[in-house]
Amino acid sequence: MGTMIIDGRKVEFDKEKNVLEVVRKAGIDLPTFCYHSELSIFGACRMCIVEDVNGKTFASCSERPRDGMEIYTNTPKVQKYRKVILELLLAEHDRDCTSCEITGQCELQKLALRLRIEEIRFSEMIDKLPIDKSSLSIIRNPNKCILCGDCVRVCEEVQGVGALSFAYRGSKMRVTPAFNRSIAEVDCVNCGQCRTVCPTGAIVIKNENDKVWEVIHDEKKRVVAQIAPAVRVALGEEFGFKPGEITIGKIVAALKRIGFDEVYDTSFGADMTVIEESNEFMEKFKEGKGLPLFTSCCPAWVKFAENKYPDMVGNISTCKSPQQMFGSALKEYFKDKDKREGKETVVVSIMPCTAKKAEAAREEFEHDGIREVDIVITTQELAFLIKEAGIMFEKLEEESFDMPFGLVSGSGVIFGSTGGVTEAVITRLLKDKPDHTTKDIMFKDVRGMENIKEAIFDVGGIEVRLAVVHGLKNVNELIKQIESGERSYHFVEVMACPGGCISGGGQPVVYKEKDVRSSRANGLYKLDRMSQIKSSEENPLVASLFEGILKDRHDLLHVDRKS
Ligand code: HC1
Ligand code: SF4
Repeated sequence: MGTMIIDGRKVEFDKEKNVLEVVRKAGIDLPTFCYHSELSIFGACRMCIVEDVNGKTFASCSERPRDGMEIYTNTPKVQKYRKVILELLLAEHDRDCTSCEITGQCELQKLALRLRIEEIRFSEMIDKLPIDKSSLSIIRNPNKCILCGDCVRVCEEVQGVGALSFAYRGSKMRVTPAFNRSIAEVDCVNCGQCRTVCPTGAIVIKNENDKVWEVIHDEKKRVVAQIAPAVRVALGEEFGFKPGEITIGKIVAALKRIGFDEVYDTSFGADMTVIEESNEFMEKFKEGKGLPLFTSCCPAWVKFAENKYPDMVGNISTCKSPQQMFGSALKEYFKDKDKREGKETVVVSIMPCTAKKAEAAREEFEHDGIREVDIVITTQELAFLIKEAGIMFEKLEEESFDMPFGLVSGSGVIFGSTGGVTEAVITRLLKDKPDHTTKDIMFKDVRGMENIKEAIFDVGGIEVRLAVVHGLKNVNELIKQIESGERSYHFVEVMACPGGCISGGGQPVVYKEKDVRSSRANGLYKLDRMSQIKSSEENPLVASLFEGILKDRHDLLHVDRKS
């Protein structure tokens, strides 16, 4: 606790870690590229420079606040330094802004406008480096990298993967996967978190909208969309809605206008998964084998386990993820109709997640040349698609999902937030279903943004110990403790991205704002409260599907995970 003087005004500080946070508390938006409150302090970009009362300049992110400290944020000296630093960055930056995927959202571009950089006094200093398109999820363009190191740190410090690092020195310095390999050749799990922190277009989502238009324009194709839970509480941000605002009716309407033939909800697939996964769990529990059972819906986690913990892969649920389960059910459902009508069904998923692109492309999800899911676009790509089509999203009249897969339970919707899968599975296993108020109390330990959450539930006299973890770095920690015997569980829910799918690598980027996660999660819990069907097995359409075309079709719902 103390008081600083910032631009002549007194500002109290308490828990702020550095001067930059106190300056922001005072209502001054100091620019920075490399400071993220959730990452270690790098202090490399120097944009947050301030001047103290003695004329000394320093990066405010790297200095602790001290009682009586007096600083200025806009002196001629700091203004000049900031402009020079920015000009140097721009001189080294590929400035094809008009065709850049993130034009208008680029932090470098925004700052150049804000600081009125009208000309760059340094000549172009770009060594044209090859663009890495090897990943199924992201594209890396080193020519747009400003060496802030945000991607390196998020990959190491949040995801515990370490797929990216700095190489070379001085003017040759660059960010690259280990040994200068392509990103597809290293242990990258496709989570896209690096893309969410990249301030420029150096890491972007691999955009597959052209493929979508191609099938939409093909009359021989039946184009079927499935929309993931987390998309409905985030897409609106691209059109002026607040994080967490539910825009699912408008999303369905937009997809219909674009030309999709059928629009369904991946939460239906989540309902299917809950039933299969809870059955699998109870079987394993009774046998006392294969525990803890790890969830399988997050493809970045599955890949992480395959890379790092091959011995644990056998403990991951054999259930396909909702995306894939629903994809295979849709293909089965339309099989005969397609034959009769001379059509081909194409399943397009709209996901908050970049890793879902890689999941859909896995070889086990193709049968006789037919993919369960053909194209995956992210929330961000859908926003581009809507804008490209000229649809005024804000003005759209809301529409509902198509039948017979348009009816979902609240359990299937909350999958998109950390703790949601666990809550859905336990709700399914409980005989006496909780109502909303008891649910809020009963599941409070598995909700929220704590890194590792634990809970014990009594399920028909059986004590189920479970853990919920999100952010792969935290998974490393949890697995270490499980392996050492320090912790023991029956069921573990893993989501790679912090907060779960709501902050997946394909969601709109709300640059450096943390509260967005809780707002989006609250949107999903609100939908659960509003849902007439609480528990997945109470979804009558899922039940009839299981009694109909999916009866005894284990192959459509499960994969063999033995490594
Ligand atoms: Fe997810 Fe899932 S919840 S993985 O986070 O299990 O992407 O939203 O679609 O498959 O349902 C993502 C979200 C999503 C699957 C479901
Ligand atoms: Fe690391 Fe994820 Fe980016 Fe891959 S996609 S480099 S794992 S942060």
